[in-house]
Amino acid sequence: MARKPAPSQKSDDLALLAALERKVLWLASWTIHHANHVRESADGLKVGGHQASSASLATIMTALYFAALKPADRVAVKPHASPIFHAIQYLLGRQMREKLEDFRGYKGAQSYPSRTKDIDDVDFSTGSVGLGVAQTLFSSLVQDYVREHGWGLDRPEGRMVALVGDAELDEGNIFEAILEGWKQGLRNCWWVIDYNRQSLDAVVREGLWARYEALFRDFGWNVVILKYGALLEAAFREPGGERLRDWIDKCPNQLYSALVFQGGPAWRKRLLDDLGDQGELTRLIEARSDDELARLMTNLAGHDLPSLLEAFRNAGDDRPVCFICYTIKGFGLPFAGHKDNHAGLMTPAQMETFRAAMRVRPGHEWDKFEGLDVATPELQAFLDRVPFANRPAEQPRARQFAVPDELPVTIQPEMSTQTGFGALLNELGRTSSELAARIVTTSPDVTVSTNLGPWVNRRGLFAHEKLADTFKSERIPSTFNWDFSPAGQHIELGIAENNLFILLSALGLSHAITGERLLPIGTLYDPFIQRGLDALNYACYQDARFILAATPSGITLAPEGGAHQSIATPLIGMAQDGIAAFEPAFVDELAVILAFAFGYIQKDGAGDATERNWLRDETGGSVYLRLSTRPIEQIRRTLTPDLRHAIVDGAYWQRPPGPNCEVVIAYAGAVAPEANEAVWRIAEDRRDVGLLAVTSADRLNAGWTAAQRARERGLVHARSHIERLLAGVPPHCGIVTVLDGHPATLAWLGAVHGHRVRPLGVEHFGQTGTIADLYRHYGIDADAIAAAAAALTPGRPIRYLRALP
Ligand SMILES: Cc1ncc(C[n+]2csc(CCOP(=O)(O)OP(=O)(O)O)c2C)c(N)n1
Ligand SMILES: [Mg+2]
Repeated sequence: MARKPAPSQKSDDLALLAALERKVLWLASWTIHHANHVRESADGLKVGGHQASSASLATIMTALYFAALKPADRVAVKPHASPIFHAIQYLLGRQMREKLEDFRGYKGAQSYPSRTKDIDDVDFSTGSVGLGVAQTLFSSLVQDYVREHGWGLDRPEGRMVALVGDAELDEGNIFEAILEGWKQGLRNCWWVIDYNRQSLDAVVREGLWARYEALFRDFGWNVVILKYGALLEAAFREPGGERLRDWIDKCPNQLYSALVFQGGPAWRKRLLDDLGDQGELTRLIEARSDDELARLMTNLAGHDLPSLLEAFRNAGDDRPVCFICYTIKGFGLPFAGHKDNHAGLMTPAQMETFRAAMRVRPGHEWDKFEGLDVATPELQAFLDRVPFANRPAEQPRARQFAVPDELPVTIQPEMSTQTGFGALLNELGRTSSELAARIVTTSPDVTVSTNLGPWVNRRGLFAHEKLADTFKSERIPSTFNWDFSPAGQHIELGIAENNLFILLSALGLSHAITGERLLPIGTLYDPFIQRGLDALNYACYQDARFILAATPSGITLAPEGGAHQSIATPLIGMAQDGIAAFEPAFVDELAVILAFAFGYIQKDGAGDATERNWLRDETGGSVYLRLSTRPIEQIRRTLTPDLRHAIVDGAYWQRPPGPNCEVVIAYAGAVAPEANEAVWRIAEDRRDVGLLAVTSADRLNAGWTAAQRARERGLVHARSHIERLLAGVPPHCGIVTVLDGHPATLAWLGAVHGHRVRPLGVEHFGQTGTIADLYRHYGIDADAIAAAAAALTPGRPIRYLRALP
């Protein structure tokens, strides 16, 4: 590898970059120190921060942000390098001193870069290791998708770059992504591995780089290994130098780390013990002072600006590249190389030594150009022309697409919500609206079994190259037309739910990353939400916008098998921030909810609550539809505007309670027939029974909580949808709640106005059988509902109650 700077990197630029590297390391280290030792800690908790993990990436990030990156590039920064990122942004004038002073504090710069909470233009949030890395891969696919559809061609293509911790590569989701990237023809993606050979707990296994190299090459990536810096390369060329290279190549990670930590004298002793020959190698070692020897032996390419700049410059065409950069965790800091340094913080005394070395005067810690050898105007002029900083601080708002009030669908007398979902998309697929053009669907190998087939038949699958369905050309009858082309609107994934959620995250941030809005819909089996839950949480955390259709769900999938039953997902839907969960029973409800969802995922308004439901509908979010394969008899009705609102707000009276109501049945989803039947059974022996259809326990609950909070803050007239619905229900009335999911989902309804509640639902799973078998087994059939009603409300025995098992 040539070590001379290429002509395009002027040597005076190198001096400026070296000065910036110093400054970045200082500012990041000081930011963490300030939070721990200078700022008053109110609660005595250690504020923390990762000085060692940050220092590891100081040189690489200097080379990237101040030289290699272009305005269109987007970056996911390893979580613990957050202070380095904020320091760079500060130098570029995009981060405020107050935010750095409040690092990890209330509304201060975030511990891990955050798209939504940081002010300094974070491209991808990180924190849960592995997810940000994969997000860059999927964002690159999304960029291709957008451009292949002819959108955003006036903007340059960007590279999606991930700064990856070496231990981060233990996360399996990364490998799932690599495989998918290979299938989809990944381009324009750089992963820069911070190969410091340390994780949180320890020093990593020997020789991992070789596994990575083989793996990435196997999947078509270009692999660039950056091992030794210019000083070491020069030493290797001295007499005896080859033996030094051989020694260091074979040096175990643990020993290398220990020597890095111990410094010059330890290096000298060890090298002389192992290599001393009273000849050329001894001379090579003895020609250097302790400091020089330590500097030489720690001169890895990941801390060598010229090597990095050259590697980034020569990275070639659009092939994905994995850079394996040898680094030292804590480089330049007193605990460099120590295996316990992950959460290590410099002591005040160590900081004073570091300050002196950095020539920073007390009181001038935040000065951008303090203690540097380069003249301030020169440095500022350089910062002003940094290519990456030439991107606008705020992206223009991506277009929003109009949603019709009603989505057409033909409702059969009996239908499941899953069939309805397929039918609704099929109808959308017929239209030439902009809305339909912006929809992109995706599924991890359950496209057909979640009923996306008819839509895919119409709109085709996405791929860089055209690929016709051979079954079709061979005239073999098949229900599905599996044609791939750059115009296709379905991205078919392998069976990896993490990939589904990370792709949805990337598609759902397209408006922010590529400037072009997409309307993503992902489908999967409901229980497998839990397989990808952290990736779903990550997508929501970064405010990605998508619709998730999860089907089949619950025990209602009956013969499909006990292993596929979901219980917890309604609670996940309620508790997951950033996603509104719905569980409709009828297809006309689903049509209303889907129309709402297309609007909701595009919203980005202010945070004020809508008075009708006390939900922040104008700020928008993602949508989760919990659907079912159970065909149920549909209600013939015309939906009034009020009913449509109520469906979206979360509930309506399917049978309003009379004035003397003794019991209310509140149900959600596929158990509608059982709830309805129970009402008729009870009606002979209890007065004015009400039937409440709950379409979204999540939104009902959120509105109730918000309205209470609003009242506590003085808005005395605030009333949530559920408070209004239950207002007329007499106090002595009992409420039986029922759903095919955890009973806690609706149990809170009693707290709204103090009614007694008997919540029915599913707490155990795994049994197979017919729907009737299972509803009876788990106690959510009409008998169980009627028995609960009888027990809850005093009165005559209910005649049509059969004995429970
Ligand atoms: C999913 C997840 N699990 C665990 C953690 C806690 N954690 C944070 S960093 C880290 C180790 C990181 O090691 P590496 O990626 O090599 O980065 P380095 O600190 O060496 O730079 C761990 C286990 C996390 N952030 N996310
Ligand atoms: Mg590491």
